[in-house]
Amino acid sequence: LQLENDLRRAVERQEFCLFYQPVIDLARDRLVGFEALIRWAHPTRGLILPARFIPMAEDTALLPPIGRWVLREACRSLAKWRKISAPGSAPTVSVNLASCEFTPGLVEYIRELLAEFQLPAAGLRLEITERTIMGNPESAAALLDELKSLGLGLQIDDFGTGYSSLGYLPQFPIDTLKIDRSFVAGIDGNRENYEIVRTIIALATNLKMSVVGEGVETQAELDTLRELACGQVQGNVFYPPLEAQAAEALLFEHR
Ligand code: G
Ligand code: G
Ligand code: NA
Repeated sequence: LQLENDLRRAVERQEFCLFYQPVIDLARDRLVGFEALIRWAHPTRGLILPARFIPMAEDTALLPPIGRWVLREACRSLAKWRKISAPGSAPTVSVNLASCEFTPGLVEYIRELLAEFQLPAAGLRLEITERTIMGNPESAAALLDELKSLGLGLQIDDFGTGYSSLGYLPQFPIDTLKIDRSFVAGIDGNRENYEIVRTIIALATNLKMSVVGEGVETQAELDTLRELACGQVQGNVFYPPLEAQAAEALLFEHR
């Protein structure tokens, strides 16, 4: 409960920061984007990870203002990074959305942010879980269509862990499936994980979607994903989530 009070104060004082995990395109061997990951810089407890406070924020109606801060901060970074990137090689930034952020007001807010930071919509990607979509597939489809018509990239996060009905998938304007790290773990030796990932990649390919393998930790996992023609990956085998400054330094190196 103390933490809940602290969180209320944290929202007022904006005690949050974003870390950015690089996304690597395997075919081009290039850094192509970042996933924004929130941390709470608690004044006495240090950095707190989202698993500790995002669920609490959702339960206490504190999530919407946090979510808006995240989107704005991600757009600010994206605008800055586009300026230091070579033409044609600007990174994308993806942002995680909680279910309660997935409302019609989101479209207008993002439209305003894109205008404020003069960003092309395709630079921004939204990560939505299967659960968010399947909670109300009809309204989700309408909202996803609106977000897509703005030009945003739309990704399903933790794909394969929800209770999604595969039959719905082609009806949503989804660009990318992010393969949950529980399926990537040990993929080089674990037959079941290998088959699941192979199947997700085949599904994505047939639906003209791209894939990101998440949480890749070892060279053997990476080699196996390459062999399966997984387009993009994230994970500690390349980079962990980085502070904004380190992410920017990396962009400079890869210019
Ligand atoms: O960084 P870490 O691996 O601890 O993140 C754990 C989970 O927290 C991520 O998988 C993601 O789903 C969630 N998360 C991270 N940042 C955000 C955010 O800005 N908003 C929301 N809603 N969830 C986030
Ligand atoms: O799907 P989600 O957005 O929750 O995934 C992001 C989370 O995964 C973040 O909390 C990040 O810290 C974590 N993460 C990123 N790379 C790795 C990795 O290689 N291994 C593990 N175990 N976690 C990772
Ligand atoms: Na995510």
